[in-house]
Amino acid sequence: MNKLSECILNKNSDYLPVWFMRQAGRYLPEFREIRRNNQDFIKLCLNPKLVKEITMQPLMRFDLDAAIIFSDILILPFGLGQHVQFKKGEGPILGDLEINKILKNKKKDFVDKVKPVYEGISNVKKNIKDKNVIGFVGAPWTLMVYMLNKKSPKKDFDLSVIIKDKVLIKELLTKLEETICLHIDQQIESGADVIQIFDSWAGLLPKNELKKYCFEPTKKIVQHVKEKKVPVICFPRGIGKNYKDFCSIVEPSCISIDYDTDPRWARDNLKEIPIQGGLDPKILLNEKEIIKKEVENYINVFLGYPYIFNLGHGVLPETKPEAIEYVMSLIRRKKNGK
Ligand code: 1CP
Repeated sequence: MNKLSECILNKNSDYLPVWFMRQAGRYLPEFREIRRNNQDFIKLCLNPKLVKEITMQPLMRFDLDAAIIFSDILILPFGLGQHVQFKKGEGPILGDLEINKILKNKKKDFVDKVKPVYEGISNVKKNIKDKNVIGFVGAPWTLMVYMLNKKSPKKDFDLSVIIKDKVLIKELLTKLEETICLHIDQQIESGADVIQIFDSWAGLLPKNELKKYCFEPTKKIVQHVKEKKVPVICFPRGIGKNYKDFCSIVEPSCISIDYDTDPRWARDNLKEIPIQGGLDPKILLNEKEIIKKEVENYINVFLGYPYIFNLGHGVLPETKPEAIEYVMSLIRRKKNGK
């Protein structure tokens, strides 16, 4: 069994597995070079040869325990027929949501449209046998936010507008749940052996709406993945102390914490579910002493607990690759006796 699976399924705490969210990305010069020659981001995600190459880039540099497939959560709305484009400096821009067209979309149409993603996963899997291959999806809520808001909610978002049309929301959520399960199944069949569900915008929901839009839709997907005996990691970013209710209700195989979550609180409150992540990505922009202190804090808090080292969100583009190299040296030295 590979290291992440062993930590999650067997609750093994003898070894500290490590990978980074956005480990393939703009902080790597070799990624930026490919990106320069491939301006259309969606097209790049649909190029199986480059998907493999980009996914493998961080593994060529660092002794990581897992590869996360180079793709994007917004491939799913694209596969359902909504226009998706990434604009330089602006992020994703989506076309109008044509709900009837989306509801009519057949499973086969979706799979045909995003097939190169699965070919990319098979290519990666052929290349690595002794490490986990992480497939991923956006959670229903986060995908719905992008599909209705049509751009990042970072600057401009009004919850009451998004959830105004209750009939539409219900139909869309059901379609998303079904398509997310389909996308997961295809990724597993192609070689993904861990699934991560990103709910990056769960923190936009007030407490009284969390159950309806975050916990319940995610629970259905978690149950679906668990039936396949594949570990599923949930990352409901920004929900504060509601991580506790999330774990009781959703029961993921592993929970990824954000950087606002106190690691000690998480260790003592999250039902002994294996934990991943937490370190603020901004820490990696500092000098070595600060990085060392913070990394060792997470390692020490989780000694004897099934824990996967990762960040509390993605690697920032301005991070120096040397900072990742340094974190790796701290982890391998500390826990695994190398
Ligand atoms: O060159 C570039 O500008 C592209 C930057 C980039 C990259 C490298 C985007 C645009 N997506 C990705 C890849 C990606 N996206 C991965 C690859 C695997 C890895 O981690 O190495 C993953 C897992 C994602 C998932 C993703 N996409 C999320 C969930 C995680 C998170 O960051 O919260 C979200 C919200 C997206 C949407 C997205 N993709 C890209 C952008 C700029 C955005 C919008 C973010 C926002 O709204 O602020």
